[in-house]
Amino acid sequence: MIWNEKYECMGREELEKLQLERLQRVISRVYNILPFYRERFQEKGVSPGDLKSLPDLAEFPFVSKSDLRQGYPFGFFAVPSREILEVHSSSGTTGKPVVDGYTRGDLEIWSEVMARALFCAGATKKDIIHNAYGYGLFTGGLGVHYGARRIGAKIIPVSGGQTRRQVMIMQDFGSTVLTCTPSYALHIAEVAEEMGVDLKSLSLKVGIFGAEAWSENMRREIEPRLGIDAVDIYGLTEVIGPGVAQECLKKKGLHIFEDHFLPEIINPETGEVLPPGEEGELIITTLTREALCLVRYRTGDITSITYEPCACGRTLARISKIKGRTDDMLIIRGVNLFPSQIENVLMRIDETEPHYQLVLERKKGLDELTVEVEARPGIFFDEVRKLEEIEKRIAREIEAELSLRVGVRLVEPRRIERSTGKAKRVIDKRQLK
Ligand code: DLL
Repeated sequence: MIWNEKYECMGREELEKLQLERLQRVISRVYNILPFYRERFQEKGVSPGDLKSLPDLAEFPFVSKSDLRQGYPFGFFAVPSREILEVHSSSGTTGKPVVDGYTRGDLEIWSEVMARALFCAGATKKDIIHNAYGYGLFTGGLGVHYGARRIGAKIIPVSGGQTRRQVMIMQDFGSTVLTCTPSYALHIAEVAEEMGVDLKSLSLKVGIFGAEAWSENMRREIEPRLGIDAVDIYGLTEVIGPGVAQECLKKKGLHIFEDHFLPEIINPETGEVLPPGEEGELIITTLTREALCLVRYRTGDITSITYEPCACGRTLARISKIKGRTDDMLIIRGVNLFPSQIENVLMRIDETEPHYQLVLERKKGLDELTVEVEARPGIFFDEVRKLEEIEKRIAREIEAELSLRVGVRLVEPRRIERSTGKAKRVIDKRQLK
């Protein structure tokens, strides 16, 4: 099911021609309207006339989240305030949030890319979309809402929370598509089990999960438990919200809607553009946005890109599942790793539940990581020796895969806090002096 064949299945040459035209327009626009970009371009000795081909973009400067914060809240908008019809912002756990503003045209683009995303995941107008992403300043709720409206599906704007009620609604309203974070999907599943409701016997067929990193083995955990196909959706507030990239049912990476969002992958340390297949930081340039125009925005997200055609028929490039954010990367005794890599190992262990957190502490000047993971009910009350054996085995598996020695603590079921949105995976107790 392809929502917009013209753009999603375009030949590479034709697509690149379109991207270049749009890119030249964006570069001139930001240069003429926003002093920030003009100054940055001048510092780097480039001007709009230098952009003659797509690879020329590599000469242009990057924009970062902290740059955007300096313009907080509306300083980066390239249109007069009266043209902004809606604003959203990120949760902003550290410092000021970043704010996105949407013109009528931007809302049109958002509906379009979200319609594509839903179709890409197999949802159609026949579906009943149970939207448990939070409604509000967070883009998840309204993003899915606009896409559902565009494809003509029935939308249940349930938002996050009140999990028992979510299960009841799924049962009574016959939800066929579930949209929420992957961690919340698991929590819904566990509450359903407690209520004696078998989600597998309901009408659910697909889950569209994103807004946080989740591993391939997490998918293997979720799918049989809910009796669905679980696919990944990616996006970020600054760029538009959800709907930047979406996995199809082939589950071989996320199609990036390249006619609107131009991707590059760079080495986060040197800024050099990397070839397809190599892992690095995703950079996005918005090609059609009106209010917030980003040129070479550093998403901080680690992935790789492929231009190989997909069996689904789309010619759009695909990014691999996001491994994590550069800011969430842990550096422990010289080893770099992302929480999702530990998750991938944990999900293979039969005796544990898929709920975990990583506790970072500093002991005698050295950083130590303890993985706290819930034991399956029943196991936790086994003899201590047996629990210790399981802990040791998990530590060995993590060391074999990630070359890092960690502590492992099995905790009782339900000990780790559940989230209705993005899960908190890392508890940093280091007192940095
Ligand atoms: O999380 C938008 C969104 C809503 C995406 C609903 C998907 C579904 P922010 O709150 O601004 O926006 O957070 C953006 O979340 O830079 C990534 O680090 C992370 N993220 C988003 N989607 C994924 C994903 C929304 N599928 C930040 N996998 C991004 C991994 C993701 N990380």
